[in-house]
Amino acid sequence: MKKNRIWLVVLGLVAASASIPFLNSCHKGGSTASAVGGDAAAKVYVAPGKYDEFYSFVSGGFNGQMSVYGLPSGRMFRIIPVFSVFPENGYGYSEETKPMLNTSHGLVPWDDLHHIAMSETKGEQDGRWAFGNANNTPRIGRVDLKTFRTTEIIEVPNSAGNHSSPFITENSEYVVAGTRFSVPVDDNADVPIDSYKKNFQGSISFIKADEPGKMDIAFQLRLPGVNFDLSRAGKGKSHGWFFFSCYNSEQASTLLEVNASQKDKDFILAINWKKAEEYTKAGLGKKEKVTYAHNYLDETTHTATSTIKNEVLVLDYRDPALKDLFYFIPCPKSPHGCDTDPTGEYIVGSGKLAAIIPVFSFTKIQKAIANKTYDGDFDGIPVINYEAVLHGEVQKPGLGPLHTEFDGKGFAYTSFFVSSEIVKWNIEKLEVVDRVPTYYSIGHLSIPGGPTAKPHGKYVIAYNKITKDRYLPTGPELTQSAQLYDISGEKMKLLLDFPTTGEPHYAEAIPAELLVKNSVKIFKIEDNKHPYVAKGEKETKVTRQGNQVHVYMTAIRSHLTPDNIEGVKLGDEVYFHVTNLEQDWDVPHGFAIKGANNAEILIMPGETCTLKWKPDRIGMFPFYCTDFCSALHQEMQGYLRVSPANSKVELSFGTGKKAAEPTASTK
Ligand code: RUQ
Ligand code: CUA
Repeated sequence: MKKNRIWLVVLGLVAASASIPFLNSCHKGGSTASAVGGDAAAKVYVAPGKYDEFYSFVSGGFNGQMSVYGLPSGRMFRIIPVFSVFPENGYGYSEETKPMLNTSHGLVPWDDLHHIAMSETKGEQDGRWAFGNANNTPRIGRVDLKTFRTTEIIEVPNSAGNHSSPFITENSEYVVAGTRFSVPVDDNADVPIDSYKKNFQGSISFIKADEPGKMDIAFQLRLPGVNFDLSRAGKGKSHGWFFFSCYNSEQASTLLEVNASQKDKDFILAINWKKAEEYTKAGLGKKEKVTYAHNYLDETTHTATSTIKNEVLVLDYRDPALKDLFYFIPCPKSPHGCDTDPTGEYIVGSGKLAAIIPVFSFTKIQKAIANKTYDGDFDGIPVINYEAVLHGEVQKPGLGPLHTEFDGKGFAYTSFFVSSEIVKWNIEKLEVVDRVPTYYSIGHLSIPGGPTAKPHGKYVIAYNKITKDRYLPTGPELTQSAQLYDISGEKMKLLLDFPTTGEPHYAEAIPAELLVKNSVKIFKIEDNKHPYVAKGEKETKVTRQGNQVHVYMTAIRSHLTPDNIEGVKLGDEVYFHVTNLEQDWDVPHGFAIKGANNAEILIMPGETCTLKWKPDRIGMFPFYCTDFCSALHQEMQGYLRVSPANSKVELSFGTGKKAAEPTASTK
């Protein structure tokens, strides 16, 4: 107990002293300016009209989105909503995309996205998809890198705080999702919280993700109740294995700050997933009743559907037939990051409260398992002897190690939250070779291709949690920041810092050439299979089914068809199905109508999007295009007349009728 208190005090002191320079105005900017070399500006300069070398997909943390930056310029190109509604493009507001945010709890409009995993083939980035995790209501989402859109989301049952997620195998066979909060597996289990040890269980899900539209939980591993934190798949020689850091092996359920920092070592859990896969094929495991949603956006109908699924296959660690799937490796002090090097031989554990970085050897792990070099067990799972599997420890690396990335040249780069730095070290020799300060309190770091078998190297980007004095103040809330360092030489060099959106956790960067060639420019109107499409102005119409009014509308520079609609009555529900007839890159149209308390929509060329609107009063309702699409964008507008519920006004619509004659009153 005492020891832990001391640790916490030490960490507090370091944090406090680290904050002194940036509260002292004399220092403001001083250390920064000297940290940047004279040629830094030229190295990040991307001339107007030129492309960046890398795309970086950065998690938005509490905003539930991903954002896409160019490297080395640090320019942001796009925000991709994944788990949160997004006013910029109507995601989660249009009728087509609402099902994407459906869960077994109903619509969840805002979540927390921490980690990105890019699809891989043979251990290398292949540029097909980026996956992200919803941390709060456990889900994994797929972003299609041809369209930069979220096209699929799967919910993860029996999980809570989906943090060690998503991590991917070297041929994208699976993305995994590990639970941070262990919970009683039946989500509604009504048991005392202090029965954690008895009733709470961990789970790790293996999700098939290599076929769009068919994401599903292949199997779920039931595990002892601890907190699973981060993970990486094995690669190369360790392909077929997965490694998960876990903390709270104390199994505390209150005041974890102290109670989960008792033991000297927690664990990395090594899982033989190839074998687990074989066991499921051999019919082992039990099917359990659960409820989870699978949502898929079909790019031909431009419409998402949400399906509720009811079953999951569970492999339980207590099943004697499954004994050889799981092994615990002791890892010092509340490990966070758990990273495998490009060869797959080394596994780096980063204990948040540890003063060293342990590096484990996959070869030694195999040997220890073969020889049963165990130090007892934890809840029936063998605990491998620490020394037997240790490649070695990096001594005095820094304070508060979190995450490690690799450059493919034999070096590892570890982020240190407490001492605010990136430390470069040699994987074989375990020697620190360089360190640079970050501003301030770095969390994740990212090297393009850093988690793969073939890193692209060149840069490391620090994703910092605290910004303080780095930018112009913006009230109590400051943007988080990213910092770009050149790692092409022996010494790391700070080149640039740029603000991020939301709170960046992990980010993964990929060479632009892998994506640029595949980027979709338009949706072909002839391929549009939306049930309410109008493929030309002749197909536009307004129909009524009871109190539902469907407007088949088209948008093309610079008019909406129809642009005059009458015969809508109070009590009606109006669905505007707007098809953008353009077949030209970069010509979206928007649609908004006065009083809509849902939102607006933004429609890409060749796409159909639906806004549902329920008029709340009698009167005249203008609608218009919200995207400045042409010289006559301001003319792109129309009127919809709403009459009383019992009105006799016939449903009528049109565009381009001659200026109206004086009309008789229709009342
Ligand atoms: S975490 S700062 Cu949510 Cu990936 Cu380590
Ligand atoms: Cu279409 Cu403005």
